[in-house]
Amino acid sequence: MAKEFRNIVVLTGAGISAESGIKTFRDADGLWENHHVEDVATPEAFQRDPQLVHRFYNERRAYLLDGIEPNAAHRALAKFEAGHTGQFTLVTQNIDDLHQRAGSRNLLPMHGELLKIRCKRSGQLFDCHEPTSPEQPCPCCNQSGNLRPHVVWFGEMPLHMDEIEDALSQCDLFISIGTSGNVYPAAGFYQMAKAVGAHTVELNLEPSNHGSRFDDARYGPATVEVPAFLQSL
Ligand code: BJW
Repeated sequence: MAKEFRNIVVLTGAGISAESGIKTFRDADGLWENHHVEDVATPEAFQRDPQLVHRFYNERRAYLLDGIEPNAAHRALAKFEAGHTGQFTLVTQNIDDLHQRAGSRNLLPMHGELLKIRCKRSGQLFDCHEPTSPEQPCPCCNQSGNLRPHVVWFGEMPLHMDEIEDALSQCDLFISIGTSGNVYPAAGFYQMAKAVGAHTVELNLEPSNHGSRFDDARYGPATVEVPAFLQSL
């Protein structure tokens, strides 16, 4: 690619972790780890059945910690960032820690982190590698029922939005990787990048909801397309 890009924003979704063995959200059967998304990923679901929601995240946390590793796409992004002299912002919708483990530094996990829990009252965060339950007393207020997964559910405000909007407002290259473009506000980031004149690229297994609106698109597995695209820059 002839032009040199200075300020790069990358958005990743579940597809980048698929080849590490983590299931994406919108598989053909419409179920997500055997649950309807609204039964486990809304504040109302947590209020209605906290046991179910804790169990759902406990299973995913245990699975993540049982030998799941970053793949060539996570590693290529970290390596590219380390060698890039301009700004590089990696925004991920994923709650796994595979970008962190691959060595990405300027990372904004906008939908939260599976390996953290939070006190509903104080907002204090705690590292979490063990199963949680509604009965567990919170380390900061010592009350049961106050701990919740540190994830962003439907209807909640995603994290780091000011930093993300700031990075998008200055970017000259926006790359969307492994996301179906179903969930907002992330699904609208490419438009914000376009509005400031950035070159927009989609790297995905198949065209996303907005695939035809990107300036450039490469379709195939992330472990192939991401290293190849970054190499071409
Ligand atoms: C591969 C691959 C391989 C496979 N290689 N690719 C109507 C219009 C607009 C908005 C709304 C609306 N009604 C309601 C809303 C708002 C709502 C929303 O977007 N709803 C939609 C369903 C319509 N959004 C919200 O509520 C958000 N908050 C919000 O909007 O606050 C107000 C606000 C206003 C203004 C500014 C800012 C804020 C919060 C959304 C929270 C989403 N939470 C979840 C769960 C997180 C915790 C957890 O993991 O348990 O986040 S839902 C789930 O979807 C998860 C994901 O991060 C997110 C996105 O999914 P993703 O990553 O795209 O995965 P998939 O499975 O959909 O796609 C995978 C892709 O990979 C596919 O394309 C495959 O082809 C590809 N792939 N293998 C490369 N090997």
